[in-house]
Amino acid sequence: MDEINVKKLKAFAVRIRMGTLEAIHSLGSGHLGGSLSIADVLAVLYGREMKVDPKNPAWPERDKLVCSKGHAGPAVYSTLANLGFIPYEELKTLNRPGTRLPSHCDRNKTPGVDMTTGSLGQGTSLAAGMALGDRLRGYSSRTFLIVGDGESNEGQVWEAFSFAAAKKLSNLVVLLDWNKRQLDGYTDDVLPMGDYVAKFNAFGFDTVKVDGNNVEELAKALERTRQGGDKPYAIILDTVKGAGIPEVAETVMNHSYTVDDDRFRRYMAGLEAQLQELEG
Ligand SMILES: Cc1ncc(C[n+]2csc(CCOP(=O)(O)OP(=O)(O)O)c2C)c(N)n1
Ligand SMILES: [Mg+2]
Repeated sequence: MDEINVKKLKAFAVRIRMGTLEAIHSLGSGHLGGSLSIADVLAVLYGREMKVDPKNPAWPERDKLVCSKGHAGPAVYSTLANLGFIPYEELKTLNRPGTRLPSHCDRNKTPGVDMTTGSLGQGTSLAAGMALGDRLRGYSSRTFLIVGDGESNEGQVWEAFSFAAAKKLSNLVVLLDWNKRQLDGYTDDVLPMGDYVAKFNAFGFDTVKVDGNNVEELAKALERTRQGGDKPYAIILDTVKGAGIPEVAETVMNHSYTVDDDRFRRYMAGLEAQLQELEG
């Protein structure tokens, strides 16, 4: 196993949260809760696991990310900005006229965004097709797919997973963001999905569940997915919607969230303190 630099990955996750906050504050409000819940997995994906090149974002043999919960675009953009795919200052153009950073991910607009998403469910089929396409081309590339728990209420999601298992797409890694909440409340109240591990296993996946806001657990689970085999992988991310900013996490309805100047200052100070503790 490669050495896991936990402090470095944690600091990257904090920086992803900072950039996300910058972007959403510049607009006044946005999808903060669901962006924050995936900051840690993005840090481990782009900080350790994925083969990408900020100078050549369209390199065909790169690993690919499909953020099927496309409303978490701000977290993806912050990740890309922190790595130099786009200038950091550009985060402040989120969803403005003419921007390269629309509220939902668009592969035709943003360098480093591998697939257009936003209509929930569809990214799953696209990711399965991308993984199959890369395999047919003989690439060693892998596709990482982030799906929301509310999104998994969509039937298309399970059709795509059946397809991925039938095609033995071990170059596909599904990351299910089990943050227990969706747009208008708790997933268990809207449409409970039961035991995700049992479900994915029944669909023919190699499945594990981890604390999705713990970079070390994430790194180990992702490292396991390098071994190939004949099954696609699923990692159930037990996360908190709003993770990393306590006041946001404690607000049940944090799907779309207002970030005024006062909140911005207070939340950014909290994140800076986290960074200080990690980096001194
Ligand atoms: C097909 C479709 N239906 C409805 C929406 C509106 N919508 C955007 S986000 C969202 C909730 C998604 O919940 P979840 O997948 O749990 O995302 P997260 O909690 O990670 O933000 C909904 C219903 C959409 N984007 N696409
Ligand atoms: Mg959710």
